[in-house]
Amino acid sequence: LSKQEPSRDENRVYLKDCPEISPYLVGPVTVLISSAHSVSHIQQKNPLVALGGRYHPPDCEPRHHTAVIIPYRNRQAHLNILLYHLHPFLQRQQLHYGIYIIHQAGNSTFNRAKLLNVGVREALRDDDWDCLFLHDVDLLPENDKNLYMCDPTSPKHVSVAMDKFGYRLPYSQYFGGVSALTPDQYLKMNGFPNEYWGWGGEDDDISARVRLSGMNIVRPPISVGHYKMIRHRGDRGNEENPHRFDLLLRTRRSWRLDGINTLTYNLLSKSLHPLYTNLSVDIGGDP
Ligand code: UDH
Ligand code: NGS
Repeated sequence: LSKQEPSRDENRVYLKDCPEISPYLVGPVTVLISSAHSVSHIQQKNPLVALGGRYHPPDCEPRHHTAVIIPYRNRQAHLNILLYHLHPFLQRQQLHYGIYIIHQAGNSTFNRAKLLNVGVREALRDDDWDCLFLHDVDLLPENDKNLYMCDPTSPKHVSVAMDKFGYRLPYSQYFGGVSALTPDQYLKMNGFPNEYWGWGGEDDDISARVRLSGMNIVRPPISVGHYKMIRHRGDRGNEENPHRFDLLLRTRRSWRLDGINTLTYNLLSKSLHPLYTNLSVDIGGDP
């Protein structure tokens, strides 16, 4: 016992490390999109998920500590479908994980990247996560060999094969949907831009930041990076951002000046729901 790393949580009894490869993985799974999942039904199916949407494997010491961060406003039906699929998926990977919903309060134009910055800061304030998964609410992973762990050397783009793009990357620099960074990788690129209000371009800015800060993008194989997207229309309050092309032309100059180092917001509430932690935040509005 004494030669092993001590358990991260002093209150837990000593457990053996989880195996390198979880024995619970099944590979491809059929994802049926049904809106019939109530919170209590999902809770019943996931009895080991603790308040706030937190989970520790019960029988071994996890090797990975992943915060799943979801930018969010007014997508309750999508959220329930995602939680229904994601909780069992993450448990099969034997992760220590937590799910954070970053809810943009108010009616200002939606700002996905700024919400992700808030989520990273608040998640790291909450626990000692070693991997940050940035996850759209409408994307359902279809293969549990797509591991929700970080690559120690490079930012990882994870949703590489979405059904809506014919299970291919839409273009080689695409970084939208689901991605994963260690806290160090996130800091090295100064986080994400705060100035993209409305739909589009913020993921391309993040992709450019990875390269401008001297890193590369890694990806899982197309065959395991399959995602089903819950079909929907554009949201009110998230109209196409007309400034996105101008902003993208300036990323080379702006990435050091706008990001985690300039992030400001007001945390309005933090509440622990049975299946996730909800952070409601005022991030201001489109100037
Ligand atoms: N999101 C919300 N609420 C909103 C808007 C966005 O929760 O009102 C979140 C949600 O996690 C979503 C993510 O931000 O998955 C990305 O937004 P999106 O799903 O609208 O983006 P996507 O590119 O779909 O997946 C766009 C469909 C409309 C395209 C219109 C532009 N041509
Ligand atoms: C690009 C957008 C990205 C977007 C991607 C896929 O054109 O933000 O399309 O869009 N970049 C710009 O607008 C500059 S999708 O087919 O999902 O609607 O993620």
